Amino acid sequence: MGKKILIPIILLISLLCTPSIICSQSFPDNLAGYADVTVSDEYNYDYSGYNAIDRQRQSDWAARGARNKWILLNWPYPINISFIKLINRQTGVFDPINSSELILSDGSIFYVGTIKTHGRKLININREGIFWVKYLIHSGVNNVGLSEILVIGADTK
Ligand SMILES: [Ca+2]
Repeated sequence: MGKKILIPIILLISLLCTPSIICSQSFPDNLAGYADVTVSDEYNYDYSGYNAIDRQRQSDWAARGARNKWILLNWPYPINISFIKLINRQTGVFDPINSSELILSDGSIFYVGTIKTHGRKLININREGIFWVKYLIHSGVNNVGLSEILVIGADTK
């Protein structure tokens, strides 16, 4: 599709972008949806890695087990990240995360620690030029995973 066609379409989408029409306003500036997702494993087809970026709270990525499980988001271009919000599984009964961290492509590591069942955690990142983010769950209970990982962008300075 040429630029001449694409730009009017983008403008049209912007004009239509109200909460009642086509855009989800609950996840502003969430860049997770533009990433390729890979995971350590999936409990089964109903708990795919994609469920962690589909903007639906009631769909979970779940692994089979609770040790050394991970989700990796890859972008085809560098992004600037303000913060990352991790929402633990919503469909499970008891799947707390006991020990976890975020690893970024620039080598930085952010301690996340525990996220209780149905809980969430906000991690300040403030990093630029990031190509990938890996959330590594060292240990937890039952079948760990996430309902959503939100990667909130930052404006370029
Ligand atoms: Ca989801």
